[in-house]
Parts: sequence; structure tokens; C-alpha cells
Amino acid sequence: MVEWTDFERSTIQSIFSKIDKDVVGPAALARCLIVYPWTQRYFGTFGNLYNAEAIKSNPKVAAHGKVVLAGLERAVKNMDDIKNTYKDLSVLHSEKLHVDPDNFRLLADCLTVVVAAELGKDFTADAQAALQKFLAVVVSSLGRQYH
Ligand code: HNI
Repeated sequence: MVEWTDFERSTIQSIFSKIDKDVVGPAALARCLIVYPWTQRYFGTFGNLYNAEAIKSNPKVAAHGKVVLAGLERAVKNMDDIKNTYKDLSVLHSEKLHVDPDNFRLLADCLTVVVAAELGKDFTADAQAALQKFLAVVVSSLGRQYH
């Protein structure tokens, strides 16, 4: 059971209420595909990922970025049981998608960069510490069903 301070809870809720989900989800996934190009291997059906411009303007990347953000929102709404909230999603990424779980950390890092750019000076070190802890629990939960 993960313990959250009141500050951590309110900070995570505040971050996810402040960010523009239709911007941050697509931007984080695009950034991950650009910065860590080997992650493109899982998106063979997404069409043109040949360069940064193609990735940033790829509608399937944008649409899936929103799906990922919605997936994170489920964890925000279930901070006291992220592990079980993500049980099926972990099985999906492991057994159907065969996503290397190391990549969860890479996408989480890209999300942090995008959130920092979105929030600017509001993204204090304390806020980043809370987000990092939240994303570490997300990453750990998504990796739980891997064997
Ligand atoms: Ni992920 C599908 C959430 C990381 C590759 N992913 C999903 C879906 C959600 C989701 C939600 C849709 C499931 C469904 O259809 O029922 N993915 C998340 C979250 C993270 C994450 C919250 C957080 C770190 N996914 C990753 C990473 C990769 C990844 C790091 C690969 C680098 N995900 C996929 C792929 C699909 C996917 C591939 C299927 C996409 C499609 O539609 O074909």
C-alpha cells in the first residue's frame, strides 16, 4: 500500500487538473518516440514516424497520446490502489503488446518534461517530487504482471 501525504495527493490532482490533456498526452508520446526511437517498434500500424515532424503531426500518435493520458487519469482517481487499477493494462502491455517494461520509465520521463514545459514556474521541485513518486508507482504497477 503506497502512502501519500496530503501535499502529494493535492499536487497530483492539481497537476492533472491544470494540464491540457489534449496537448500533454500527444506531446509526451511524440517526445518518447523521437527521443527514444526504438519505442517506435510498437507502433508499426501508426503510419509515418520517419522523423520528428512526421511523428508530431501523426494523428494516430496524437490519438494514442490522449488514450495514454486517460489511462494515467485512472491512476489519479485511484491513487490508493494503482496496482489493481492497472492489473489488466499490465497484462495487455505484457502479453499482447510485448512492450519492454523499461519503456514505461521512458514515457514517464517524457511526460515529466512536457508537464514542466506546460506548468513552467508552477512546476516546483516539490511538485516534481510528487509527480515522480506517482509515476514511479504507475511504472511499477504496469510492470507487475510481467513474468
Ligand atoms: Ni500503452 C495501448 C496506457 C505506456 C505501447 N496503452 C494502451 C492503452 C492504454 C495505455 C490505456 C489502450 C489499452 C486498450 O486498448 O484497452 N501505456 C499506457 C500508460 C502508459 C503506457 C498509462 C504509461 C507509462 N504503452 C506505453 C509504452 C509503450 C506503450 C511505454 C511502448 C513504448 N500502449 C502501447 C501500444 C498500445 C498501447 C502499442 C496499443 C496501441 C494500439 O492501439 O495499437
